[in-house]
Amino acid sequence: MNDCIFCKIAAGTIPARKLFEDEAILAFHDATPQAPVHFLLIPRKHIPNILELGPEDEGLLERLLNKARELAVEQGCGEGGARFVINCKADGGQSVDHLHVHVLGGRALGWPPG
Ligand code: DGP
Repeated sequence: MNDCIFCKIAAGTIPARKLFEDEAILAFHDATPQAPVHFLLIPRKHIPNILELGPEDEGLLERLLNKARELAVEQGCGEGGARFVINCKADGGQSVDHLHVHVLGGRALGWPPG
């Protein structure tokens, strides 16, 4: 999608502090971190949100979550743990309409969300 900021990060036309990339997914630090560790994982393919995954995307969520888990450990969250979040549409607090997984850690996080 032309005006999607995460598509631009995936294409390399907007810079990001990348942690990982392969042919299908990308991980990079969040621009406005809410915890000492806060990074995002996205598919390269423009999928607006988790509700719009289709049968052709089988395996993609597993791939995102497995990499999220691996990177969380690499980023030092193995002992303390982390939060793995997918916001979806207005009620879910999604602000960028390109499917992404947040990983937050490095401090104790409150629950429930406001
Ligand atoms: P959400 O509210 O779930 O849609 O989260 C979107 C996140 O994306 C938010 O934590 C801030 C982050 N973000 C927005 N624009 C950029 C950007 O240009 N670069 C990076 N690295 N992160 C961004």
